[in-house]
Amino acid sequence: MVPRRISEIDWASWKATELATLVFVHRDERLLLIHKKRGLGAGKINGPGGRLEPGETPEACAVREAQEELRITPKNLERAGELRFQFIDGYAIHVHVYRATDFEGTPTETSEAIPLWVDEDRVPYEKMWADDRVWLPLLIAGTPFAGRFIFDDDVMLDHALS
Ligand code: 6OG
Repeated sequence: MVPRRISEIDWASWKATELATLVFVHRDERLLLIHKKRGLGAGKINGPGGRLEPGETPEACAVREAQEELRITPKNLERAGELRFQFIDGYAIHVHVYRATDFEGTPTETSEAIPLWVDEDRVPYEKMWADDRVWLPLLIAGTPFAGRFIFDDDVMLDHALS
């Protein structure tokens, strides 16, 4: 059976196809986002991030991805929350989300991303994944979160947040 509701999945035995990260630099009431040029979610606005390489910790992955996508090194990483995404085609991704209050370097366009600073009260949710409206306000407020989501392509079918 293809699950379309959160309650139809046994989350205790749920396994992700892939592990990934997101990292949001949050400084002076602004967030550093990216316009993503390629990969999953190309064309959308998101935080920098990507999939873990073999043997890599989530925190190391978050730093590496920010370096690769924006040429910055985020500092003082804090765990902000975690997100479990089940797509109805069977793909599943578990994302560890970090917040950083500082960084080194200058955000620079690369082949993967264009940097974009936004005011924390003007986040362009209409250009982001649908789940971001659910949890990004919590990251901005400094409240830990754990979310579970079911997607059909880029349509969010159901979600639960704790
Ligand atoms: P690469 O293709 O860049 O890794 N990601 C999502 N981010 C949000 N906000 N919502 C989703 O809803 C997402 N699904 C995946 C995690 C994929 C990157 O995209 C993020 C990774 O940073 C479904 O290697």
